[in-house]
Amino acid sequence: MTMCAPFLVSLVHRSSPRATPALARGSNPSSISLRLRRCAVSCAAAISLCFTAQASPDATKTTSRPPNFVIILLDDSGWADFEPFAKTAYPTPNVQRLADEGRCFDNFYVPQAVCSASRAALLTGCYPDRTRVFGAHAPRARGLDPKYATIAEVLRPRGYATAVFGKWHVGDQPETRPPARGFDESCGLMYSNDMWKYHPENPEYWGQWPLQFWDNGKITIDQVTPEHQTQLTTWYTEHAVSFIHKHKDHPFFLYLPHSMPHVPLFCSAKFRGKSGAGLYGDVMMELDWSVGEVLKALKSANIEQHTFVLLTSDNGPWISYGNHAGKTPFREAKGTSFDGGVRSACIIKFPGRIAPGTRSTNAFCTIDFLPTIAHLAGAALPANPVDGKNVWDLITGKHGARNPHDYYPLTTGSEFEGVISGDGRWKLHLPHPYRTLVNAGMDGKPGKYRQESIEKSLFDLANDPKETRNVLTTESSVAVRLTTLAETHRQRFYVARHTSAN
Ligand SMILES: [Ca+2]
Repeated sequence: MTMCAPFLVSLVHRSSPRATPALARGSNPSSISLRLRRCAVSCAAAISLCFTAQASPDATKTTSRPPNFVIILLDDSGWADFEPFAKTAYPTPNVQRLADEGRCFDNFYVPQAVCSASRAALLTGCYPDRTRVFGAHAPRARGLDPKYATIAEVLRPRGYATAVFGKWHVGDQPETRPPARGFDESCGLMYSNDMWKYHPENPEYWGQWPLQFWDNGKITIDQVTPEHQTQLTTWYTEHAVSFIHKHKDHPFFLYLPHSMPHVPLFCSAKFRGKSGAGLYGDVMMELDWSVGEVLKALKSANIEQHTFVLLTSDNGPWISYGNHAGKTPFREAKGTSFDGGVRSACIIKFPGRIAPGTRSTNAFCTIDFLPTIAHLAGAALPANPVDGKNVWDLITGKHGARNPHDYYPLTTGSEFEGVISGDGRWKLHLPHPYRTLVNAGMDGKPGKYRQESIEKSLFDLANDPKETRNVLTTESSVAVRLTTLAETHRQRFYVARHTSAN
C-alpha cells in the first residue's frame, strides 16, 4: 500500500493543470496532458484498493472508475418553474423524468442571489465573502481569483475530461476564462446575455462592449445578434451531447450553465410559440428539451449508472421582468437574501446511489458541491481554504445524517445580510435594505423596484417559509446563537480583512 499512492501522486502532479501550459491555452482533449491524466485514472482504478490517501469509500463502492459529473445550471430560473416543484403552465417532462429517477431538494440554497457571486461559489466551494466575487460582473472584469480552485481543477488531476458550455460569468480576462480555470473544452458567453447594445434600459452603457461567443479560448462570433441568441440553448446542448459521447469511456465533468431563462429571452424555432404560455414557457420547454437530450446521451452512451446529474438555478427569478420572469412561492426574488432569491429548485440523479423518485427537505448550499464531488471522485481538496463541506450523507438521506455547518452566510452585493442555520430551519436577517417590486414590466421591458429595509429579524423557515413573522424575541435562544455566529463571521470576513494583511 505504501508504494502505490506515491506512484499515483507522481502521475497526478505531472498532469496537474497548472503544470501544463498546453491545457491552459485550451488545447483539445487528445493532448498529451489528457492522456497522462487518463493514464492516472486508469492506474487509480487498477490500484484503487491501495489508494487510501485520497480516495473515499464512495469513490470506489460500485465502480472501478470515478463517476461522471454533470451540472446543469439555469440562469434566473425560479423555484416554481419546474413540474416537480410546482404546477406550471407549460410542460417540463424531461425535468420531471430527472426527478422521477433522482431526488428533489426543497431546501437548497445559493449564498447570493446574483449571477457571478452564485457561480463562483458553486465552482469553488467558497463563500462570496471569501472570494470577494460579488454581484454580477460587467465585461472586462477579472472575476474569480485563480488562487481559488474550481471543481474542474479539482477533478482534472484524477483524470477527468472537463468542459463548460454556456455562460461563464466569473471573469473574462485571460487568466480567468474557462481554458485557464481547468476546462479542456469550452464555448459560450463570458457574461450575461443582456450585457449588449440592445439592453432595454442602458443600451449605450452595455453597448460599449461587444457580446461575444467564445469557443475554446477564441472569439468565434464578435457581435452576438438576436438570431444567434435563439440558438444558444441548442448550441450548448449539442456541445454537451457531443462531449458525453466523446468521453463516454473515461470520467468527465460537464458543466452546462445555460444563458436562459435570463432576459432577453430567446428560443429556437423548435419551441417558439409551442408552450401556449408565452415566450417564458417556450424557453423553459427548450431548456427541458436540453435536459432530455443530456439524459438521452447518457443513456445511449450506457453511462447513466456512472453519472451524477445535478439541475439547479443560480438564483431566483428576476421578477421586474414580469411575464419574462420565472416564479417563486417565497418572499422577494433575485437580488435579495430572502428565500425568493436564494432558495433554488434542485434535483440530483445518481442511479444506485440516490433513491429514485424521492424528495428531501435537508438543507445544503452550492458551496457544498465541490467537497462532495471531490469525495465521490476520490479527488484531493484544493490547497486553498474551502468553506463548503461534504454533504453526501445528507444528499442520500443516510439515517442520522446532519448538516455539518453551523450556518450559511447570505450576502447581496458586498453586503453581509444574515445567516441560515445549517439545518435550514432558521434565518436571521441583520438590518439591511432590499429591493421590492413596485410594478412588473412586460415583454422584455423591466418594471420598477423601490428600496425597503428590514430590521433585525428571525424567521422560522420550517413553519413560515415566506418569512412573514419575526420571531426574534420569542425564539431568543436561537436569535442569540445565530447573532453570535453572524457577528463572528462579520469579524472574520469583513472587519479582519480590513485590519490585517489576511
Ligand atoms: Ca442569474
